[in-house]
Amino acid sequence: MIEDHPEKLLFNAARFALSVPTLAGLPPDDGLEIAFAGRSNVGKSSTLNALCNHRGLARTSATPGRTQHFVVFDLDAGRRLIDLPGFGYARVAKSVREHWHGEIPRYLERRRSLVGLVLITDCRHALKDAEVELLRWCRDADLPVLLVLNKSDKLSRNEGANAVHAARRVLNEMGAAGLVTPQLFSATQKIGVPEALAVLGDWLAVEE
Ligand SMILES: Nc1nc2c(ncn2[C@@H]2O[C@H](COP(=O)(O)OP(=O)(O)O)[C@@H](O)[C@H]2O)c(=O)[nH]1
Ligand SMILES: [Mg+2]
Repeated sequence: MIEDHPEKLLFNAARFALSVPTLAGLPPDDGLEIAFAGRSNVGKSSTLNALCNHRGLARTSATPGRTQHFVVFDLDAGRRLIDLPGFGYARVAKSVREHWHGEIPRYLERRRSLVGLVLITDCRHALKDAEVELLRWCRDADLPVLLVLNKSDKLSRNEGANAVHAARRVLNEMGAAGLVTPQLFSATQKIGVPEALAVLGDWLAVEE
């Protein structure tokens, strides 16, 4: 019998815990947590749902810029996922942009329970300035990143390989190659799920 990987079982157990407008409302800073970030519409909610094997976990929506809260999903008593507010969308409220320039860099730098960040991007586009800026904050905070190049179902195999190369080139140039793992992914086609879960399971100290 083929048994499920323990990290898959852990993510399958994800449950909505709370949604708060500011970092001050997050759970106490102990245990282990992973943050999820992405520009509106890259498929952040879909990626969370695919990793947790739970269609309705994070709300997917076609309306960009709507998720302005920090949403906490518990995996077990000591481990959780934090869905950060969407960013890089010009029309979001000023208060949300301020999150990104005040609270978020501080959170990445100071949150002791934070073991890594998942940055979801659309693999059809080169990394945007706001994404590179976030990667720079993670580099400065010495925080590991899983760079999820989502929507790879829209690319040919060759185009996908080129997207990974292009991301690697940017990471090398910014001196973040050692800290950031880029990978192709498709939330809708469930491409790259086991590979992503293996990285996240390591961060969360899941034992094989
Ligand atoms: N083709 C394709 N579409 C996707 C993928 N992931 C998400 N989408 C679509 O992109 C849109 C935005 O998805 P959503 O998860 O709400 O994005 P979010 O705003 O980043 O949370 C929806 O129409 C999804 O169905 C993917 O891997 N492939
Ligand atoms: Mg969303």
